Amino acid sequence: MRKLAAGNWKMNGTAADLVQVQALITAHPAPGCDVLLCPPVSLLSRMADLAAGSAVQVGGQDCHPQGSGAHTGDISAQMLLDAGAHHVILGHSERRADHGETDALVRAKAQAALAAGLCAIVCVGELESQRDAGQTLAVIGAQLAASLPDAVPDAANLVIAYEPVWAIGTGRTPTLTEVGEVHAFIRAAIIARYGEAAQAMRLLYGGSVKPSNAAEIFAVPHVDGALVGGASLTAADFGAIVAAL
Ligand code: G2H
Repeated sequence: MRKLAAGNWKMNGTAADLVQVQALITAHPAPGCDVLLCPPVSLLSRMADLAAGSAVQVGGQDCHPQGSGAHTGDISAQMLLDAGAHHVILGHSERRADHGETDALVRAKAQAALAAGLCAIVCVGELESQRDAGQTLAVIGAQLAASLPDAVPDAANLVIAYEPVWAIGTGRTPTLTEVGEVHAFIRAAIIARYGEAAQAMRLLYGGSVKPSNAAEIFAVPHVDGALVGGASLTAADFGAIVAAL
């Protein structure tokens, strides 16, 4: 399957930073993988216009489960699509922690995203205390069971990102063996849930991916790409990760 390099700009970036997108497009006009950038919503439309006709797609970082209504500050999946998005990140641990997002809410958002025609990137991951207690697979299994949509008509439209919370923005990463163990577990869980079609669902690793560790992480079985935070903010670093896929 074609791998995916997804950049999550989080709450970073203004119009001046769009030069990084142009530089990425110029340096990698025909990347050997799919390339996605998820900027803050303030930049989404402009980034989509800039990337039109290139290999770079754009996505949102969250959406509301409803299509419209009295929800101040929120944005719907249809609105993201209208702004040029192809994807949306859902259930990132920062949203789970900052906004109290539950697995049930993440599932509702994922179902709304799929219904709108977006590709949903659903994030799961354990806390350090849970890993230390030997609970990693149980935690991931429970998150998958409760966060994933009931039905996925097109396997290409569901992506799962494994992001150990303790590895996010810390420079620390699990061992390659640990990454492989969790990704194999996720693959088995989604096959059990959705059938053999789940072989085509892409599984991303996220958490302190950078140019120096990207290639070895991408070589782990069932790692079909990466969700990259800090290193997606510059064309030099993200381009190196794209090149490693
Ligand atoms: C994990 C990741 C992007 P970073 O949140 O989703 O961030 O690469 O900065 O650890």
